[in-house]
Amino acid sequence: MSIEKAAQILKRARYPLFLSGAGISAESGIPTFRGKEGLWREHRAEATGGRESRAATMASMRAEDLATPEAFQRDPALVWQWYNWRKRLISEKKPNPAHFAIRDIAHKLPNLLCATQNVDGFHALAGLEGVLEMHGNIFRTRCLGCSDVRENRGEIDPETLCVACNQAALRPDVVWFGEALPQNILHTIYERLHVCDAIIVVGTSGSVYPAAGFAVEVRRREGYVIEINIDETHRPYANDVYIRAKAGEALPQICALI
Ligand code: BJW
Repeated sequence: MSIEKAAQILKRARYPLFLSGAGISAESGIPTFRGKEGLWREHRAEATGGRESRAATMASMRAEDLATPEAFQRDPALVWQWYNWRKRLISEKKPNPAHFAIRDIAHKLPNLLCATQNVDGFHALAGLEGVLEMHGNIFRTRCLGCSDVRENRGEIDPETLCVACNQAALRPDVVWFGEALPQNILHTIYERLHVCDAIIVVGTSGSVYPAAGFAVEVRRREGYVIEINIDETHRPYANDVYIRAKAGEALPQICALI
């Protein structure tokens, strides 16, 4: 029933917006940051069979502790260790049916604007074009001196100097707490939010801003909010469609009905 309603809303929407979070990649085997399933902590037990190891230490790290400019300033080697570990993990996995379904939905709804908080690049890998990566991409580096940004899929030694200026060290090209999101991306999203009549929010706990405010803004304008999450995240609103299911199960069903 809610799957059908979601498909109907999306088909009728003039200015739809799609927002994904870590939960959409959970079925690919990438642990989420928060939520009842797939915590880094749970991944730790799986990865190590209970034995303590470097992987265990990495898996128990929290975004709130490491995804900050202060953490990087304090201990760049530790932060790079965490990112190198995650880059390896993501490289071994691939997009899942949820990523392919949203690519197909975007083909059917050419006016769908797609944004993600994820840094894994899986939407693009699944063939979704023009996706706005709000929090950057884990497979890019940025020079701390000249700001040169480039793709780098390998492990980064914290001592490595930028190849462009050969003077400064590198950081992951992602957005940490307290940092501004890319201006052009935010601008495009807010332009859409001003007219958005339906937002579909998939696999995010809604605890990190500004993304957490998008559904609030659409509700304020009396647009529809469709949420796909295995967990309860908000209190019910009249215009909302809640789909308590795995993204990889719900999105292909919605796609088939559009
Ligand atoms: C499934 C599933 C399945 C599982 N199917 N579902 C207003 C109020 C209060 C605070 C703030 C505010 N505005 C800004 C702030 C501060 C801060 C913030 O939000 N703090 C909060 C903790 C309150 N925000 C910022 O600092 C942001 N910057 C900013 O606003 O700048 C302003 C500024 C302007 C001008 C100058 C300077 C500054 C930046 C936020 C950056 C967040 N970065 C991270 C790390 C990125 C790099 C990396 O990956 O390492 O982004 S933190 C981390 O959280 C990551 C994620 O993108 C983000 C959100 O997590 P997400 O995607 O929601 O994942 P989870 O794990 O939380 O949820 C997964 C969900 O999936 C769960 O609900 C599961 O149930 C579900 N699920 N399996 C469907 N199969």
